[in-house]
Amino acid sequence: MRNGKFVIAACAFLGLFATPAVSSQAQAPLQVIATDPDSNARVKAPLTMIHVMFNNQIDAKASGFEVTKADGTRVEVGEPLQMGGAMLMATPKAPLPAGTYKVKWHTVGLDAKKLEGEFSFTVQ
Ligand SMILES: [Cu+2]
Repeated sequence: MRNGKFVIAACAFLGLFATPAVSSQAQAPLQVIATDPDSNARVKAPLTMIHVMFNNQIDAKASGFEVTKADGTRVEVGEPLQMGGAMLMATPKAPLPAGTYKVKWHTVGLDAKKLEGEFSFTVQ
């Protein structure tokens, strides 16, 4: 998943959102536009990628994901990957089996302001 072309080709989520929104909202405070899976969504196993899409450019190197199961067990995820400038992707080391998961994320915008949030979803 480290190969950029492969990752982008494999990333259906990227195609759902046009990147022009990023430049036209360059002055807007950084905020989340969408997550994949959606907050509280039910998705089919196995889940291989988690995305958080922002309205503006973020810095993947200053970003991080913490994924936990319902019982609090930590799920191993790779370093955050930046896609299209305004999207972060986390790839679990192993596809997520059925269960409920919580994703905590943090990032930094171009204005150096930190932003963090969390959402949950269920793999079934
Ligand atoms: Cu992706």
